[in-house]
Amino acid sequence: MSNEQTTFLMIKPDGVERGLADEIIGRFEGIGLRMLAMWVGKPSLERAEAHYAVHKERPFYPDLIEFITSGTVVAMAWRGEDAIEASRRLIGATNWEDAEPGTIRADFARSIDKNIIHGSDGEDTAAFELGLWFPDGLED
Ligand code: IDP
Ligand code: MG
Repeated sequence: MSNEQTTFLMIKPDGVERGLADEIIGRFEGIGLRMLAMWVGKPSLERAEAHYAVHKERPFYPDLIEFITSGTVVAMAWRGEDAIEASRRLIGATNWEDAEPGTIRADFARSIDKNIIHGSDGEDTAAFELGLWFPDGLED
């Protein structure tokens, strides 16, 4: 049975700064997902806070907001079979030291906070994040 999903992926400021955007996009294409939309720029404080609202009580939240608003991000909608789980698998664990070899974070991240990329972790968060970053909706 097919399970076509749309997910939200965002290359964080460290990934863009290090020139990894092209390599990362290629990896998602390589697992058969396709890009539907892209927004490139420096996130507003308001959008960053909404995006990470779930973490607002965590000790790292202020640093997380400062980091994500510190530079250019590449925010994207991607579609494909099991897109949410497949992209999380390719991204790897939050902490790069726990990430499987060959995942984006194992290959490129060297700290838990600057970990290159964000990916939605479920259907509800994907719907929320896609609506936040692409309020005009998506064509597919
Ligand atoms: P995820 O990005 O793998 O979904 P979350 O637990 O949702 O991980 O955390 C969101 C982001 O917050 C992480 O990607 C990372 O940038 C940051 N973060 C998570 N845990 C820590 C921590 O213990 N210290 C510093 N930053 C953290
Ligand atoms: Mg998360």
